[in-house]
Amino acid sequence: MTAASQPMRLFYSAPSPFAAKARMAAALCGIALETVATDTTQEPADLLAANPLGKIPALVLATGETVYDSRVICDYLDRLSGHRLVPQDMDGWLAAKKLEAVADGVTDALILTVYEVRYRPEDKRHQPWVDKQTRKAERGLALLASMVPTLAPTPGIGHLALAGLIGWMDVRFPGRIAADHPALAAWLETFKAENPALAEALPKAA
Ligand SMILES: N[C@@H](CCC(=O)N[C@@H](CS)C(=O)NCC(=O)O)C(=O)O
Repeated sequence: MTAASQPMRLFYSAPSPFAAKARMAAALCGIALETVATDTTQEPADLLAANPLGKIPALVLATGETVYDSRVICDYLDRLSGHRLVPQDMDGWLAAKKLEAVADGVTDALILTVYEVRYRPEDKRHQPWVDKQTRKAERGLALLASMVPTLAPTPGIGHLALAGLIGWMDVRFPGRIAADHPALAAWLETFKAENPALAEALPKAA
């Protein structure tokens, strides 16, 4: 096998919303990836060699070049595929990138609340800070729910970020989306039914 024909390797974990976004992006672009299950808590040497930040997703190209984070990976795959993920007209580009930014921002805020519990001893947790992250997430989720009727019918990068977020919330906060934002829960069900190949990469419990 020549270097050029070797698949790219993606460090990921099953529950990760950002890794799910990257895996769905590769599937949508028709690009095969070799996936490497990774536990970031262990700071494995091969992940740190690929991404000094120790985060997933991280992509290793056949040349050995590395690409991270999920936005850069998705932009890279988008370019490779002749823009299957991101519309190139100004209105389409703006709508897709804004959807991605809000969904990623909500994911970032909620991940911080998960890490507060996972990594901090109980007596060191700071509830006002958790509440602030939760308010960011709530404002973002309300905006995302209001955007659902306006979403383009063909999935693009924004849809993948949103699906990663809602799929991950179903794993980490079971029942919360269905109770608080039924429009988003319904949107994910439609997304899964219409895109079974992408749905395979949605976040799953470890
Ligand atoms: N902005 C990054 C965020 C990636 C991220 O937060 N990944 C989490 C898993 S979903 C992670 O690797 N956490 C381990 C850590 O922060 O050390 C991206 O879009 O790729």
